[in-house]
Amino acid sequence: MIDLYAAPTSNGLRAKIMLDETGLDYTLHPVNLLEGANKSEEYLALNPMGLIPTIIDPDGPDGKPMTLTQSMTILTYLATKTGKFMPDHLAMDMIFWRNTMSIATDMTGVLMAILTIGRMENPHQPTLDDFGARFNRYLKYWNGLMADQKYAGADEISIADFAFYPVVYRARAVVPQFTVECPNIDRWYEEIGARSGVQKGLDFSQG
Ligand SMILES: N[C@@H](CCC(=O)N[C@@H](CS)C(=O)NCC(=O)O)C(=O)O
Repeated sequence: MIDLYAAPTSNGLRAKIMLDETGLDYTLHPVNLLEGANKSEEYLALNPMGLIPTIIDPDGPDGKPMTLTQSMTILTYLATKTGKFMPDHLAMDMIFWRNTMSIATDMTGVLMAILTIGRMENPHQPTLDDFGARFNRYLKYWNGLMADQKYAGADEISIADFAFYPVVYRARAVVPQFTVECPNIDRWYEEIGARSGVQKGLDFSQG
């Protein structure tokens, strides 16, 4: 049974959605970021950066236990472990990786900056606007991409969809003012959001 340590942020939701979509057995350990649970000695022993998510797989490579951090590494690991959501032809497709890593680095990073600055007592508006404009630029890129392909990574469902969905979900829920109209993303968002694994993944009362 895998242990997942996470909070319902874009990085945490990504890992939980992947576990629910692959159907692996796991136990969810919610980490309360507001209370600083990610800085406890016990948690830092698992993830010295004090960030979520973290998984512990007692049945890791060579049957040995493995503790793994970094949401995209966790998605890639679970896809490899189960043979789901990353077929061989995508695993070797650099365009797929370019776009998938851009979700994890550019989009998630910029969304985190917007949320962090927005929570400050006196947010610096020009900085917020700059990050907001960047986020919109990225959304437009993805909207264009999904005019030509059905899903985020390719014409088939993959880890890219489970990486991207929580970013759009959190942006629309928390900072809708920074989300431009994107009809191709809307079409994709509705389909991915209707999947039972994704719905369970978003629900932190289950897991
Ligand atoms: N690159 C890391 C980023 C992880 C990350 O920044 N997690 C945030 C939540 S989305 C966190 O734990 N923040 C707590 C903090 O910064 O104290 C990943 O993809 O897992």
